[in-house]
Amino acid sequence: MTKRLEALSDLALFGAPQAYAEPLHVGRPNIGRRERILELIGEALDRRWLSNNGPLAQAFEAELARRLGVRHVLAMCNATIALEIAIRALDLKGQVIVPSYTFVATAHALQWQQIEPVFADIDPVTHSLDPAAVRRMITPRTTGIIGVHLWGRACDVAGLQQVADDHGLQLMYDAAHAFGTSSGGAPVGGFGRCEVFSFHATKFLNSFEGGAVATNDDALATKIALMRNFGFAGYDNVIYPGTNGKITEVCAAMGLASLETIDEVIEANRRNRAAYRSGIAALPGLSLFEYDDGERNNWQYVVLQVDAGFGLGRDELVALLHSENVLARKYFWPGCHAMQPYRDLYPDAARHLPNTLRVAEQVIVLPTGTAVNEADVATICGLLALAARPEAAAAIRARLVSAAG
Ligand code: T4K
Repeated sequence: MTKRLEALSDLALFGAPQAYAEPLHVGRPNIGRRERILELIGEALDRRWLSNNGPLAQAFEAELARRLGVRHVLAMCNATIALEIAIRALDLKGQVIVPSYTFVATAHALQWQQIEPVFADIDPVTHSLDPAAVRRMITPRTTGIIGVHLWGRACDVAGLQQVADDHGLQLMYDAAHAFGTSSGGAPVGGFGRCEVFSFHATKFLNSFEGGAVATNDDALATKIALMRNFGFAGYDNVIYPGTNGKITEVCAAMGLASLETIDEVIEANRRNRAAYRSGIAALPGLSLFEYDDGERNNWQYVVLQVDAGFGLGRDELVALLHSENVLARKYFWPGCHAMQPYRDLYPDAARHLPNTLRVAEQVIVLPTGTAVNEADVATICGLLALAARPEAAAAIRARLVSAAG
């Protein structure tokens, strides 16, 4: 039953029952058709072929390549390892320019290989790298740029390519959020030297854990395939220093089955987004991160932005939602530059990141996906509407302070 939200006394902070007895998470996996997943896993068990480029991994790669319109897809155990391998295959060294406003894996994939991530600022509207800011951060030690298609909205791919071409830099993308999206009508997956997807459980396309590198470069694909499998070019024949980035057959089974139901996920995401949009339309100080309606979008993230026009601050609003067991997230606060080891290594980084700092203080990611229905969205919007009442902010703030002890 939907919670009554008419007065402050209906809030858990004021003694009412929580809106949810069990946490309502951001990133609840989309499960798809259980029988199909189990059928594919059963086939793998019958074959006794569980990993090492098995038939399900190959089928998953072929289907991904077809949908992305690229020559090669190399499936991996997760996107972090895929990023590391792609970075190494491109021979990036010295310094590589990345956004600070991203999941920390983007920066760690460089740092893990003794490459310095240099943080450039984002465009405040698209939340992805601003090409002009990237240009300002280039030094003689810069070898590449990694753009991140944050929230699934494509970067300014033409602008970044221009910067890369002007300075002889490699350009690749962290497309962890962007499976099924497009830029200029072309699928994300074919931009830069290569693009890296995540199929983590929380992602639009889910293979439990998983990732992939997509590229149109034959030589690069060959190198990445070797690196992913210890450098083996055949039995007993190692021709390259490699690691273990292989995807298992169980993960490929989940990925293949998930591909069959992604239209249903898009539909649920679209429905939830529309409900959130109308639910907050009349609330001052709240807006949704915008997508380009002319492109293909997966709508996987509902990104609420809270500005000074709202009575409560972003953190107070998150605390209010958490008190109702709605576990909204502050992704990607506080920005990689403020996390370790970057905070100690680059104490002045924030100087170049005014938009990053502002956006990171405003964002709340709300639950969506097939595990969330319109009644859930109505409850969350009801909480936001109650908090937006002129008399509410001071009372909620006081309760939050006393609850914090
Ligand atoms: N680049 C970017 C831009 C990324 O966003 C990511 C990952 C990567 C690279 C690296 O990709 P992978 O190496 O992971 O393939 C989560 C995910 O673990 C991470 O994959 C994702 N980005 C990031 C945005 O979100 P956390 O630290 O927030 O995870 P956690 O444990 O708090 O879970 C997230 C939410 O999902 C929680 O509310 C619980 C819920 N959840 C999670 C799992 C695993 C479930 O309901 N069921 C589940 O099975 O990082």
